[in-house]
Amino acid sequence: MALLPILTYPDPRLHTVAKPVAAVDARIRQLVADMLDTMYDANGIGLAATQVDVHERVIVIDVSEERNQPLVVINPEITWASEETQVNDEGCLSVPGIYDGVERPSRVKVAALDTDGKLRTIEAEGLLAVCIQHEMDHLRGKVFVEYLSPLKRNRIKTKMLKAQRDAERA
Ligand code: K1U
Ligand code: ZN
Repeated sequence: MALLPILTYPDPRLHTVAKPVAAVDARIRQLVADMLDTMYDANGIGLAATQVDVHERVIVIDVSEERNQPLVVINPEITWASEETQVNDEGCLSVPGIYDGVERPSRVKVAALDTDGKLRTIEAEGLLAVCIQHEMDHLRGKVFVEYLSPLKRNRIKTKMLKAQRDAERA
């Protein structure tokens, strides 16, 4: 089991745009295994490679209550999004302790490769739809706080920087 360090907002590396995975090979499968270990250890429901400072289009998700249904999403593309939208509270392992409402399409269809390099279509609604869109934002260098007002975002940035300074001093 390998745990990867998770970048914390406002680390500028979180704004890096990820490149497509060229081949789903042993290196990518090891990255996926380490990302799953890291996500489960942090009690997250998703993790994007960007958050562990790897800038390739890889996501892991598990929204099951039993935490035993990992979903691996490589080179994802949204092929359809509902006109209907919903506001849901979101959190982020890169912005610990902050939760706020974000409006997104209620349902999406996503084309992506799995760990065998096979093309799959994921039809997502509910928490899975929220999570997959949140993680795909990470791959294009966007953190959910960027949907919030500048006032809220600046308060969050100040709070995160203070927490990081305090942790360094302790
Ligand atoms: O950092 C991440 O991208 C993971 C993030 C995924 C996410 C959670 C909630 C809404 C959208 C995306 C988390 O796992 S945050 C921690 C968490 O487990 C959680 C927070 C709120 C609701 C459900 C779970
Ligand atoms: Zn996140």
